[in-house]
Amino acid sequence: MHITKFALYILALVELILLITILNQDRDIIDSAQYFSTDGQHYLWTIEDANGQKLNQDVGKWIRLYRIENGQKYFVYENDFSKVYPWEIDVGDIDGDGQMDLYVGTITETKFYEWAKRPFFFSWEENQLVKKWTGSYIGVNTLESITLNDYNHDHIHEIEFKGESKEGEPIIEWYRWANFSFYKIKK
Ligand SMILES: [Ca+2]
Ligand SMILES: [Ca+2]
Repeated sequence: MHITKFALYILALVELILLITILNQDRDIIDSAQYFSTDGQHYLWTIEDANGQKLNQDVGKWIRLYRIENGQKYFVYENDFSKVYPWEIDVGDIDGDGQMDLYVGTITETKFYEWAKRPFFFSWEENQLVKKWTGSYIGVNTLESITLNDYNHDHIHEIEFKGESKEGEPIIEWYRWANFSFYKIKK
């Protein structure tokens, strides 16, 4: 039993080192995030290819998905996000259905609001990204960074929102996805 656990640990460590090697070879990766599915698959989501700067932020063009196996990167899927200037990505299961969901930090302009950093969320369904939520703001605060994190280990990823309040104070808030919306939780 202990040997198996140890072997798995070593295997995970080797995978991680190989992944770092892979990421170092690709200089044009703006951001990336990994996901280990319940059936043991190892996935890597990336934002790739420099697309200049928007709101003083380095942005990319493509969202790409790879499967990682034995230290090799196998292309699975890509989607052109150049119009929404992606700069941050994370993956997790925010609705607890066992399928991965994707957060993409974008920079967009809407009818009612100026250019701003906006969080978009997608489901991964039948080998493609499906819009889950592409609203303007979560709460009333300026977005700086979002991390999907299962902090209470119930296999559902919570949304850690870092930003700035209207008064310019740094804030960290936690949200959970339910009924097609986000609700604020106390960690
Ligand atoms: Ca899901
Ligand atoms: Ca959780």
